[in-house]
Amino acid sequence: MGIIPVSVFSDADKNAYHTIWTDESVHIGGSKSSESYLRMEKIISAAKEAGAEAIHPGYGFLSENADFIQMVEESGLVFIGPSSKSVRMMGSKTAARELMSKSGVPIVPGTKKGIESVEEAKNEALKIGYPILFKASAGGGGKGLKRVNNEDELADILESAKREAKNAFGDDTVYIEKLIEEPRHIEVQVISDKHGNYAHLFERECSVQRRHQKIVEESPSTFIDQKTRANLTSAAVSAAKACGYVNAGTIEFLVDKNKNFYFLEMNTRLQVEHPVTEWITGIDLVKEQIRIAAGEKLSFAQDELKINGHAIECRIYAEDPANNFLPSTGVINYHKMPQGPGIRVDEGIDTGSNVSVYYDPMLSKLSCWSRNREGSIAKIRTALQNYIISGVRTNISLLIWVLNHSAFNSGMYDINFIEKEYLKYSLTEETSQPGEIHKIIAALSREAAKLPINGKNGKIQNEWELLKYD
Ligand code: MV4
Repeated sequence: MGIIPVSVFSDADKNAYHTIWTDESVHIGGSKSSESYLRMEKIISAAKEAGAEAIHPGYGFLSENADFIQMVEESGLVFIGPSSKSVRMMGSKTAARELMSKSGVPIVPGTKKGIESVEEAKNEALKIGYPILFKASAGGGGKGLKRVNNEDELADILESAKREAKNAFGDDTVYIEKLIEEPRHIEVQVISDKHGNYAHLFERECSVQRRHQKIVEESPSTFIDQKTRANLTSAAVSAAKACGYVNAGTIEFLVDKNKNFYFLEMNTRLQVEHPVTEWITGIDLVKEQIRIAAGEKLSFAQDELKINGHAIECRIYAEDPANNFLPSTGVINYHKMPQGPGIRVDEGIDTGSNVSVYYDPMLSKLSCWSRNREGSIAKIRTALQNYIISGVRTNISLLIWVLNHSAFNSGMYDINFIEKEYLKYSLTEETSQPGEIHKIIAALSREAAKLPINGKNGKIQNEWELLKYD
């Protein structure tokens, strides 16, 4: 686009990929995110100092912080994203439910206001039917959920739900939703400009997750037929219109066994999994975001879009599958990314990179496109087998396990897939007994990387790497 990007960096990111490879980078403080990436005023002064016109918040950190967005708006800079007003509105889950139900978007049966008393909660729960969930109005993304199975346990759980909501979000408002059993998590990408044009870019299936952390996403979803897709996407566009949304956003839905769908929440940012949507639509979402922020119109009309082929994304985390998926830190002593037609790697590491304890353990996003789902699965599995990240443990073995699983291949899975199936198949034994071959591979890797042995015993830490050398 001819735009010169400037990044910001913390102490820990002095030699990080983004710090080195952006045209310019401004230091904003200490390693802890509370001393740098979460410091609103430092980011705004960095932008001014660099002579930037606009701020792209990425995902995480301040990307959905309405106060930050308002500060950007008031500073005269442009925020590449929605208005603080839309973000604030969608930040309150009760307000969002109220707005959605007024706009004809289906919501999960439950209350649209905070619960005031145990009596009220019991009455509502009786109307809805057990089991129910208490959810924090200021919560979201898996935080502040409490299941209630029957009336006897309701009072105690309400009290703890309120207490935890107060502690986590500074707001003790909780509301009730009926628990949807074995649902799928399906979201719709929406986008709109400042001229009132709205579009959706179809759905993403995000049910493959562990402890609210998504690991595999795909588009289209095998579960969504044409009629459901038409209803789901039109509900998503209504949701975006209802809050006067501008720029890229995502409407999350729960979809039950009978394909009933319910609005869950809106993510008022670009999401990690946006590449799968870019693959199947051919639209560059970040480019579109920047154009929109600059006041331009959407570069396409809804009827120009169609789902082309099938895309899958795998998130690669520095986590140890043999040790309860605890974050794994260290220096990457060897790194080689897969490549080929229809393969994309979005990553922020290289040989020599330090993976610290300070930030999210996501190292890379591998995504693939093929004409159909079968081809896409085959391609991304091969790509994972040809992805070498040595020096820290990664979840690559778990990802390959998912791609080989019959439930994943048949498309018949829900949000409980990993928890249910992974217990039956633990990788602990394999990964904790590396054997001789690891030493040989490690030596080869070090040779190739011309780097000293790192602090993690110099072992290749991913047993799938063995497959390539066997
Ligand atoms: C639910 C639900 C079942 N019924 N709401 C978790 C994340 C947060 N955004 C909402 N979540 C859920 N809400 C009702 N009424 C199940 C979940 C849920 C979930 C949703 C999406 C993806 C993964 C999940 C894992 C556990 C629970």
